[in-house]
Amino acid sequence: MTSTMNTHDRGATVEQTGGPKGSHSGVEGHSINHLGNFPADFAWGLATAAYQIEGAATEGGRGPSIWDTFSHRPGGTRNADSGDIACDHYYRWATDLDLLKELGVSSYRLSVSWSRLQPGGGGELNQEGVAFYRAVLQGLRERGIEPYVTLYHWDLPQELEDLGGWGERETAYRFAKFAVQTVLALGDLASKWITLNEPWCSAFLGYGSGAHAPGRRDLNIAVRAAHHLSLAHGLATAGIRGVDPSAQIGVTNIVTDIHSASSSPEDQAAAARLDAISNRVFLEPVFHGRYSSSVHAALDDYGLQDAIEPGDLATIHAPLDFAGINHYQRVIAHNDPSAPFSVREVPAQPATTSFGWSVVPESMTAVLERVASEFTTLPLYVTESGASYHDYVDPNGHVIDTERVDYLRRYIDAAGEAIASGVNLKGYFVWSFLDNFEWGEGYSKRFGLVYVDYRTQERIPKLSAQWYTALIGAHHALNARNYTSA
Ligand code: IFM
Repeated sequence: MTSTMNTHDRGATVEQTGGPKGSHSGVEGHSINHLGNFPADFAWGLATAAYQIEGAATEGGRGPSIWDTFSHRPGGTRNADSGDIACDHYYRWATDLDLLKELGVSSYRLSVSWSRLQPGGGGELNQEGVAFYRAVLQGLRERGIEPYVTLYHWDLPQELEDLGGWGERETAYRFAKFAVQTVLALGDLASKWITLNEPWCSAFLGYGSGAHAPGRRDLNIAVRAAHHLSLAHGLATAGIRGVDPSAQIGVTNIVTDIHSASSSPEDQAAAARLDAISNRVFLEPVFHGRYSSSVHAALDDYGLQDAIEPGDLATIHAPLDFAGINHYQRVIAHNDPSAPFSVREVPAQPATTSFGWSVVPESMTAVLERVASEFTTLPLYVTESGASYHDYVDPNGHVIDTERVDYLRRYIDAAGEAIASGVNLKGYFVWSFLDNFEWGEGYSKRFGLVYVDYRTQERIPKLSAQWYTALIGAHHALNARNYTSA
């Protein structure tokens, strides 16, 4: 396995990131203008999720999740790819953690697989699953890397889906119990807990468009699922506090920067509607303890009000310690009566990733400033930010992903601008550590800073990994200089 990254060989500095000796045109001088804005204790991290990297889908007592079922269903994922083996991280975790350490990150965001820890979604935890995550968390501790553990990153135990999944309120109660059991089992090795990752995707892609597991297409169920996911977050937060008062708890939402296609009242209303059903529907109950009239206007016809029971909003509004933001896109909203919720969204120009997502770094600044001013004064973390490109291993065995270097430089700089304007940003987790199973797109999209050859499981740090390491090093050096001159 290639897991060694000799930054001296490659001569990377933050100013000189164009590959070996800055030789790749178009990427020279990629310095971070706002590096000095990042606080000294800033959490520079990388992120993954269990189903996307672990593999060992039927081993260690793991039960099936909705993603096992969905990816084995004809037409479920591109090329019928599944997470059966993925990055084989279940067996390679120790060398993967060595590689994380080599990359110089202080922090690592991972998720636990519910169906590995609790195969049927209820009852006692599976001790083999507990042992696996304890080993990983202990391994991180030994390498001086702080874990940020996501409790739910989309892999619902299939047995719970068979009972109605997130469309049922009961799933929220089951999740809260699972969260408490997990914190009791692992809480001595981790203090940062993220209840849910991007509940919007779980609800609207899983139950609305059907693009994600469990692949159902019913907007009424999607809307109920959205409320039940928020409820699950609130119940879990209270439950965790009950057993571990020192736990620091947050939730991660995807926050999209939405612009209207034109100044017409119809397009502007479409943009507001899209904001309501993608951003506000999750941010408002968590941070304001209510759904605004725009959310009700968009979703009550699909059963939102009917799903809310007395006390739910107070439960969801549980006090938190931080907020996680995943940001990927600026989108343009058009009014289109033939589209769901009468909104058609198209990526903003000018540039796109291999996913066709837009590259607009100012959107990173905008969403951070917006969350800080409109939703919460809690510390914020960018819990995911990254891009997929058509990476390949060149004849020298290198992966020179200059586009990703450029993307990261601009997005991280944009986060630094938000800090300059007063946003309390405490960390930045690049998605992703490794290339991995990209859900409905299978292995066709590569987001990693480390290239994975899925035939051999070889890991090859890309140029972007080298760049990120150099960035972190430059930030440490800057702090050391400031400390010495203070
Ligand atoms: O791979 C996903 C991740 O699991 C959740 N956030 C978006 C990433 C890229 O699509």
